[in-house]
Amino acid sequence: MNTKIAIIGAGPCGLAQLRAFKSAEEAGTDVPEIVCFEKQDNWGGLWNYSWRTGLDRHGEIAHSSMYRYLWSNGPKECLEFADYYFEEHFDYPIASYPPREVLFDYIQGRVIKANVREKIRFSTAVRNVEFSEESDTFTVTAHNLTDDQSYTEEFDYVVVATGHFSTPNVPNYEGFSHFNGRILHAHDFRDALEFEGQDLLVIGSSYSAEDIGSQCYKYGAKSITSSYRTAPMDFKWPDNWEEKPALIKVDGNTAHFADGSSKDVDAIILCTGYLHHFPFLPDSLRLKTNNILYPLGLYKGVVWEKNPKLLYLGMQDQWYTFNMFDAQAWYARDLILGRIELPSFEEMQSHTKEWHELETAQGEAAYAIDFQGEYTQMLIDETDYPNFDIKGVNRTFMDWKHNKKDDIMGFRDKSHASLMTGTQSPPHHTSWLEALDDSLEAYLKQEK
Ligand code: FAD
Ligand code: NA7
Repeated sequence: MNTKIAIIGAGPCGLAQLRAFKSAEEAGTDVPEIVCFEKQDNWGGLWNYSWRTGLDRHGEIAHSSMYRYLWSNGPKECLEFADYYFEEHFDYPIASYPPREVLFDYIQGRVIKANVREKIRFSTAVRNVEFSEESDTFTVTAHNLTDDQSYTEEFDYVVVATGHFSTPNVPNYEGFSHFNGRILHAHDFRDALEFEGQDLLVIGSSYSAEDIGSQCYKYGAKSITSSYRTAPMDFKWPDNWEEKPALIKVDGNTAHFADGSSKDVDAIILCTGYLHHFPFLPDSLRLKTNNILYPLGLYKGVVWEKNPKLLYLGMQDQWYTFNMFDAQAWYARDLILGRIELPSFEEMQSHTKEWHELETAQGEAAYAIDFQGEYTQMLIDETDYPNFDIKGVNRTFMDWKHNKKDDIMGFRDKSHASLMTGTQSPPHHTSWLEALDDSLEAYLKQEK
C-alpha cells in the first residue's frame, strides 16, 4: 500500500491507532507506512509521569498533568481493552482502582506485545501541518529535539492524538497578584505532601477538584475548601472539607465567596479544566471545542468533516477512555484502508449535529454514560474491534457513581467484575486512605 500516515502523539490514543493497524496487518492486510511523532522520550502520554512542570529539558511545554499517588478515578473494568485483558497482562486478577504506574504498565504491555515501538519517533515535536489541495497531501514539519533538527515530510493522512488535558485553563481572580502563597493550576500539581498542614482552596467542581482535594486530604492538608462555579460536587466530605460557592476575590490570604463567607487559606489550586490546544494546526484544520461528549466538526467523533483525511482521536470529554479510544482508532484505520465509506459533507454535518444535540437532551450522569456507551458501540459495529458488554460497562459506571455518593474516600476500596472475562476483582490489600505508597510493587504485592 502506498499510503503514508502521520500519527501525532503516542499516548493511549496514538498507541491505539498503532495497535489497530498492527491487528489488521496480523490478519494479512496490506497496511500503510506509519510514522508516529511523540515529543516526549517515552510513550504513554499523560500516564508517562514526569516530576517536571512548566518546560521539559528541551524547552517544550511539559505535557503530563498527572501527579504522584494518582489512582484510577474510575473502575479499571470500564476502560479494559477488549483485545488485551488485565488478566492476560498481570496473569491474575488485580483490584479495581490501580495507581498510575500499574495502568501505565498495562497500556504499554499491549503495545510491547504488538511490537510497534519502532514506528514511533520519540523526542520529536510536530510544529506544523499544512494540506495541499493540489497534491492532496499533508506536509508535516517535525522537530527532532535531540538533534535540534527540523524537517518536513509528506503524508496522505494525519491522525491527531495529542490529548486535551494538558493546556491549562487558568482564570484570574481579583487579588491573585497579591496573594501570599502558592497559586497553581492542577496541570502543575505533582505532590500532595507539599500541602501537608496547610489550609487549601481548590477552585472547580469536577474530577481534578475532587481528586486533588482528596489527595491533599489523604496526605495531611489541614483543611480543604472547594469552590464551585455552577454546582457543588455534593459528596459526604470529611469534617475538614467545606464546599463554597464561587470565589469572588482574595484579599491578602482571605478568600471571599459568593455567599458572603470567607476563609483564610495558604494555597490555591485551580482545578478549572483544560483547553483543546493545537498550535501546530492551521485554522482550516483545527478543532475548536470545549470539553463535551460530542464536539461539532467531527463526524462520528473522529473525522474532520472539512477534510476527512484528517482524523482526531480522544477529543471528547471522557467517561469511557481506553476502549473508546480503541473503537475510534479501529474506525479511523478502516476509513484509511477504504473499508468504510463516508457520506456527503452535508450528511456528515447533520449526523454530527443530531448527536451533538442529543448530548444535552438530558442532564443526568446515567444519560451521559449511556450516550457515550452508545457512541462507542456505533463505532464498534462498523469495525472488527471485539464487541464487549457496553451495557455492563454502563452499569459498572453507575455502581461506581453510587459508591462515590456513599463514601467518597472509600469508593476505591470496592471491587467490580471484568466485563471481558467475568472475573470479579479481589479487594485491594489496603484501603485507599491507608495506602500511601502508590508504586506498582506495593499495589501488586499479596494479590497473587
Ligand atoms: P495524552 O495521554 O495526553 O497523550 C497525548 C500525547 O501526545 C502525549 O504523549 C504528548 O507528549 C503528545 N504530543 C502532544 N503534542 C505533541 C506534538 N505537537 N508533537 C508530538 N507529540 C505531541 N482516564 C482514565 O481512564 N482513568 C483515569 O484515572 C484518568 N485519570 C486522569 C487524570 C488526569 C489528571 C488527567 C489529566 C486525565 C486522566 N484521564 C484518566 C483521562 C486521560 O485523558 C486518558 O486516560 C488518556 O491519557 C488520553 O489519551 P490521549 O492519547 O488522548 O492523550
Ligand atoms: P473538567 O472536567 O473540564 O472540569 C473543569 C471544572 O472547572 C468545572 O468544574 C468548571 O466549572 C470549572 N471551571 C472552569 N472555568 C472556571 C472558572 N473560570 N472559574 C471557576 N471554575 C471554573 O476538568 P478536570 O480537570 O476536572 O477534569 C479533566 C480530566 O482530568 C478528567 O477527564 C479526569 O479524568 C481527569 P463548571 O461546572 O463549568 O461551572
